Amino acid sequence: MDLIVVKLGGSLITKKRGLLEEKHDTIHSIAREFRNMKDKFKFILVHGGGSFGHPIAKKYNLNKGFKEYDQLIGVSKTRYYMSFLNQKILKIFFEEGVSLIPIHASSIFVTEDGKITSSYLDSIKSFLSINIIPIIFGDVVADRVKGFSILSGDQIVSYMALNFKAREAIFGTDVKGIYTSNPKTDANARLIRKIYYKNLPKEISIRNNLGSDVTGEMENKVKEILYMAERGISVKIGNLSIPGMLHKILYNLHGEYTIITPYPTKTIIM
Ligand code: IP8
Repeated sequence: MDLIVVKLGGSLITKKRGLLEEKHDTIHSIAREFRNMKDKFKFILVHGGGSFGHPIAKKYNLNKGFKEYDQLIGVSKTRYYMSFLNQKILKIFFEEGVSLIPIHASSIFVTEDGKITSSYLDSIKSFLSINIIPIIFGDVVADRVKGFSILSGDQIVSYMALNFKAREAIFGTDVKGIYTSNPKTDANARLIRKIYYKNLPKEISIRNNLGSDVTGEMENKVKEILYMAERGISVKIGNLSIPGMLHKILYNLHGEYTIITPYPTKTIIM
């Protein structure tokens, strides 16, 4: 069975402008998609922070690493609210008949200046073998240089995809895919349907695309996408709040989403 790593981005599952508000109906709809696919693929799920992680991490300057003791309350709060979101996802998924097993990033990863340098993956390996879906979230983890760091879900996705030799990685967002510029602010933004990873940087403008995320939103996502593609993994980006989209993406069916290929291909921009 092919293994697929799927990220549920913060903007897909939380109301980014609100504080601590999940998109309840969207998560239910995503869980139903997984119910239909869970016997056909193995999955590792990763989720981002959205309004449950980033505002708190930003308030306490957690992306700078450990500077002063006052930040440590922010570390606890970030963990608390991220786990709170994780529990909500877990509950919605089991209500829809999909079994997830949360794995805490800080228990399996250590970083050095923000990059994962140590990991313990045996538990994930075992859970995968009995077909329960491990779910990991972006979080505060121990860092050998900075004391702690904010590990983004995007970095977790590429680490998992490479270590478990995933067939592909899918980034679920609330937009159709990767655009030539930010579709939320630029009416001329066009969707990139398919592209060879080496051609991606020259087609996109990440200016104006940097939001309030402490982990650097688009810029870091693109970095992780290129890192995976360079190493032979296809990456797809799509709006997983659209019913049926996960199915389309997994089976390479025609649709509005982005495919970044590790092999040369003709660029298609819609
Ligand atoms: O939303 C970072 O994960 P991301 C999560 O995937 C926190 O960047 C704790 C801010």
